[in-house]
Amino acid sequence: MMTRTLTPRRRGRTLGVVSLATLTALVLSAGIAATSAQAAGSTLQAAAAESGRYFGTAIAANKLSDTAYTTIANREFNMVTAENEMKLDATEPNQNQFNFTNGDRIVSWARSNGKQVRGHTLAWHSQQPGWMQNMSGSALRSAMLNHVTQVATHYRGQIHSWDVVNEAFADGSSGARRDSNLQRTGNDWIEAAFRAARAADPNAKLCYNDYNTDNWSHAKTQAVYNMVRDFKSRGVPIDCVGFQAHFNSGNPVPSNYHTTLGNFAALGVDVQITELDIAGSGTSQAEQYRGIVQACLAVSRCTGISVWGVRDSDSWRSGDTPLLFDGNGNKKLAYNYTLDALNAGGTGNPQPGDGCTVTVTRAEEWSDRFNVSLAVSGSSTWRVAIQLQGAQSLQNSWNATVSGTSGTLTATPNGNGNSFGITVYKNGSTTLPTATCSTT
Ligand code: 9MR
Repeated sequence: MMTRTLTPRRRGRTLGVVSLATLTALVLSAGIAATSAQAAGSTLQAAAAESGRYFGTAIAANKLSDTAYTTIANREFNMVTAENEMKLDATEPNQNQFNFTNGDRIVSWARSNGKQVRGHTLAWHSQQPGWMQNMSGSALRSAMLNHVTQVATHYRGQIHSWDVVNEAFADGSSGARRDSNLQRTGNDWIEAAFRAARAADPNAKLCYNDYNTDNWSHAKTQAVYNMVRDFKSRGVPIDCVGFQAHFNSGNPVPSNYHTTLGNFAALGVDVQITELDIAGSGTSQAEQYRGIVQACLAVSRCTGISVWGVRDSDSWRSGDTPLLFDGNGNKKLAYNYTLDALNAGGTGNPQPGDGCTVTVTRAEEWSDRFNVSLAVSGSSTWRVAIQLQGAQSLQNSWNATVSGTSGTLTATPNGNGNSFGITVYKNGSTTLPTATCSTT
């Protein structure tokens, strides 16, 4: 149960708690087709489960005695992340003396209520215990790997996904690794952590987790993408990428979010939205939550969404009222939009861009140019807008009609199916073009 892998299904809803007898009675009495009698999920976890996804929350051990809190958490969510209790300072306060008391309380609450657990986090520059902050070099490398091994071994078999490494890239336009004592042990510290985690718990999915990686055109997003691509090509054990998704006016929900999620997924990893919260209120906040859900539902390997806390008053930034329940435990408008979007399965409220999705994959590369493969799903009558990067220009295309030579290209079907390709002259930029799909 605890390590069961959930595979999203785009279509075909489970009937949840509606029994066959009840359903038959409904169909007979209403005289309607069975498909329209299928129950919409009435909680976040039930609605997400319709497409095989999970819906989770961060849990704080010291709130497990608050019944208002646990009532909502138990009803709405089927995935739990320890907000602070599995971090380095909590689990190894003194070197080689481990304390799992509060982490175990959360796992125990989750297990006894039938929920799965995301582990957060094994290696991070922040919230290190004092002894680790003062270490460097090979001693720190060994201590970090020992920490990964000991903690992942303690929780072996009980963790759906581990955030093995958290927040290892710098903000801004550099695309560089974040400077930290861990980074200064050598650039390979991240892959070393992943290998140690795999050895300790072979059944947990191993994720890289970060923030400000939502907008496909941001340097940090590209840098993480390039690392994951490199790891996959060299066989470093990575299974998933976590997008923290902490949004506010300075870091808004990007319109190309489904492109970001889809491009990472195309590397052969699951993607998960791991710490979602959106500053704001009312319709604006609710629409942004809906956009996030729709972006996840548009990507089959987006396997679940977790919000970073239950009620606004539980949030690490409660003044931003960023969650789905208010301080009194009432459902907010953002809750209703989120639930509706999950129940719509990504096909409700048709908008430009809905109805088809496109994945963009890098292919053959030469010194001056590279190939890009594009695959459309969801429709056979599509138009794909391809955004070339920098001074890139089109050399060639196949299996679609492509117009334009630089900037934004437009591709439409030419009778050769839904997969097509282009060759792009780099002209100084090797960044993968982005693409959006709309139906015609
Ligand atoms: O929500 C967490 C808060 O209670 C802690 O004080 C803080 C300490 O760093 O960490 C918060 O959670 C962070 C998470 O572990 C990593 N991504 C950013 C989250 C919000 O700061």
